[in-house]
Amino acid sequence: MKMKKFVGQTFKEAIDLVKKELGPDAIILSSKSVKSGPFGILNKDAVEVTAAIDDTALVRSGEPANEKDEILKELRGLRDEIGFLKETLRPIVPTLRISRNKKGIFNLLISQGVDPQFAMILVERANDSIDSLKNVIKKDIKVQDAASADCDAMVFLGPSGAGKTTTMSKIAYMMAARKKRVSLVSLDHQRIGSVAALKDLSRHLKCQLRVIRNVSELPRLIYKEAERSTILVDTPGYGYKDISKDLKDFFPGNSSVKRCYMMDSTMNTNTALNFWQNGSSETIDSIAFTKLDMATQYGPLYNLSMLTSRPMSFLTTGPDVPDDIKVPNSDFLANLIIGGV
Ligand SMILES: Nc1nc2c(ncn2[C@@H]2O[C@H](COP(=O)(O)OP(=O)(O)O)[C@@H](O)[C@H]2O)c(=O)[nH]1
Ligand SMILES: [Mg+2]
Repeated sequence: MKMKKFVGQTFKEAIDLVKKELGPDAIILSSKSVKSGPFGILNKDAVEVTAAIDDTALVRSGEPANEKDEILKELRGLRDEIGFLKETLRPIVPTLRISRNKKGIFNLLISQGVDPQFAMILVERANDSIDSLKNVIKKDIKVQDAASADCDAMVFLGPSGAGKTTTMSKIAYMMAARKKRVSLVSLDHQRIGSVAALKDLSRHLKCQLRVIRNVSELPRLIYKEAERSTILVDTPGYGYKDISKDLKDFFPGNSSVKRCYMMDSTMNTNTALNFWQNGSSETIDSIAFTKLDMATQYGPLYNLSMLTSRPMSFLTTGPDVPDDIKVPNSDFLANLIIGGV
């Protein structure tokens, strides 16, 4: 607290002196009449005012303005720096390019497991509505009704447990329902279970089943059978690389032996892609996704459709033969990929 006495000819003059020196927040503690004059000889009427000011308040009243200015200056500096950083990072962090109104659909794609790079491209091509996003996805995804295709044989390839035997059985029923004659071949002679399942199937469909050991036996069977029926060929998962190479040698590109690759939709994109790259995938005609009923997101279907650039021929939605299978259309797939929104 700072205290001081002020003397004026009148009370008003003393108060003016107080205001001038201590400011408007000064407190008047007391006032009294005094005599004033040169050399301390009191010979004139005057008014003495004792005033005080809280000097910490004096400092504080000055500070907020300064502090605010400082903070604002700092914020402006930071904003400029962030702007500069954003511009610098834009080419290497592509998501910074996404406008605010498209962030929603970008985040939706990411939450469904669509690869961030693909999501970026989709968002750039779509406007900010879900319908426009669906249309862009529909344009990208190719579908194929392989069960209606006119071919001599259809070979089912893919990793163990992907669903080859089960899906092939469903397709056999589907083709039979479309009045197409089928016959069955198994290259999976070591797995008693899969041969037993196909035996059952051949009984139900009243069609032939042959179990063979090598792809080299297939041309002869096709030669004999192709006129009468479409041959469905089940393969084991373990020898996928060799079998796909043999198929490539015996039935080079564009042959009437179609190859359908099974992908387990519960696998993440990288694992599925690893399996895909691990064989002669260039000869595969279409891909099928199994176990949709067990997958938690469907973005990987988009990723793998783009990465393999193959049409999707079948989707399976459960273990039950013959019901749990679907020939996809792009509308259904687009909906699925964005999580059924
Ligand atoms: N939940 C579910 N299970 C499936 C589906 N497709 C196949 N399975 C199951 O996956 C397991 C492996 O199938 P399988 O056809 O033997 O695979 P393969 O080794 O590729 O021939 C079996 O238990 C099938 O019942 C599907 O779409 N959904
Ligand atoms: Mg099998």
